[in-house]
Amino acid sequence: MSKRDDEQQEDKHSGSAVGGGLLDRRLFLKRGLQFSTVTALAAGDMTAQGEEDAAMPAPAPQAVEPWMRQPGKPFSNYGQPSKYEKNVIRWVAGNPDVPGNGVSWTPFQDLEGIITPNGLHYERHHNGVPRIVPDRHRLVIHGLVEQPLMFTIDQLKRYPLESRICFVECGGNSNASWHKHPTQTAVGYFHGLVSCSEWTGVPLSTILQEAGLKPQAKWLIMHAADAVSLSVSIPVEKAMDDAILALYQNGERVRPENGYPLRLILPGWEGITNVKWLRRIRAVTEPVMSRSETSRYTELLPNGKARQFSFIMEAKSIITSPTIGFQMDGPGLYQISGLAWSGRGRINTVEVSADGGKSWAPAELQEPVLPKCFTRFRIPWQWDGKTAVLQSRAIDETGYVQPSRAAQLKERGTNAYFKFNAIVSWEIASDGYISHVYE
Ligand SMILES: Nc1nc2c(c(=O)[nH]1)N[C@H]1C(S)=C(S)[C@@H](COP(=O)(O)O)O[C@H]1N2
Ligand SMILES: [Mo]
Repeated sequence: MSKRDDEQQEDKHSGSAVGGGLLDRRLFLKRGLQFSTVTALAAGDMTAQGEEDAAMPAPAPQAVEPWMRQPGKPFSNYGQPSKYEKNVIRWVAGNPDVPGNGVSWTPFQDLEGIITPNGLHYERHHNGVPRIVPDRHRLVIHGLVEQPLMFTIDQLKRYPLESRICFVECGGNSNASWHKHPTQTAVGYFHGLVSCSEWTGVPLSTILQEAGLKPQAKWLIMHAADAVSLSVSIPVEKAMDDAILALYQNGERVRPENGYPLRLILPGWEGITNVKWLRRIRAVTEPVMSRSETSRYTELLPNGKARQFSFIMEAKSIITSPTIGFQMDGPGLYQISGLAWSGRGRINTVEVSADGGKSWAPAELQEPVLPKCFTRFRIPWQWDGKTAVLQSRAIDETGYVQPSRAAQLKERGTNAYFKFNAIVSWEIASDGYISHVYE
């Protein structure tokens, strides 16, 4: 969208309420809003001005708490969240028959901003987390290369490193949305197979240039060190573009669950291609047709054919607040907040509806807005206490518009399992009860 279009759109939506009580997103910036939960202090409460002491007590409603009267706890070697946040956890959905096969979900209902804390990054393992001893781990590159190479982790750390701040999303994320009836689970526990981190490591192109790819080399087979011997074929163009051999995740070494000591990151591409515990890269002429690119991670279409090597995760968005479990506090002013992302680049616009898609208002995009990365959006909403249906719709820089669920079902049929990216609807009933609905 050009700047001019954007301005015109702003003009159209400036002023007071849009449909269903959505307000001008810029009201946040103008600070013209007073959220109903804020306690207004009476002038008489504000007598204390300086440091708190016996002669000048705290304002009447604000107590002097016990922790203000004694020294705090000492330092710690590795910080942990407050004990009052102990319910902010990944939700593990394992497979009782194969304990190492399953997922754990990122709790979006409890998170803000765009970066997923390392301990809450979703997990998808096919056969558990291997107990890799980093000093014994090697990366080998061979096949159609001029010079096969082998690296230790310490050798890789000496290369010039680069970062990608990007999401990783499982192709199976949101797949409960294909079900006939809408699941009533917290938002993270059915859309949380996607997380976003700063991944730092060696650009794969650096290593490939050093090994010297032969002209016939068109694909790279990525082999992992877990017991499932996971392998996936990647086209050389992506490897040369923005692929990273990640050693660090949000500044610290990659967590064991997420691929320690070395994982492949392909920004914007489906989770399965981001091979964890990477140990071997083989340059070949054609894809290897492994299990993870034939019987799994392909999309069965209505005509019975399967779509294969559809690597890019298309634009998607979800409202993370208010959603299931959120306590509505009667009619009044609320902040709608959510996440949008696209495997094709930047998010250009996120539109929000409070009337089930009849009218839309553009949300504020919180900076930074980075390509192939989570983008946080917000919009103020004046809830009148009547039943409302909240939706969000992402549009990326290529002009791709997140589809409605009906459109996605029409295109993909009823056999679909992977790559659901349609609009999600939350109904706020007049009593404040929030549920997931199909519109
Ligand atoms: N070696 C290996 N790599 C793997 C997997 C695995 O089981 N083994 N799972 C894949 C899948 S399906 C996904 S969605 C992502 C999950 O990455 P995460 O667990 O770091 O979130 O890793 C991919 N890479
Ligand atoms: Mo996945």
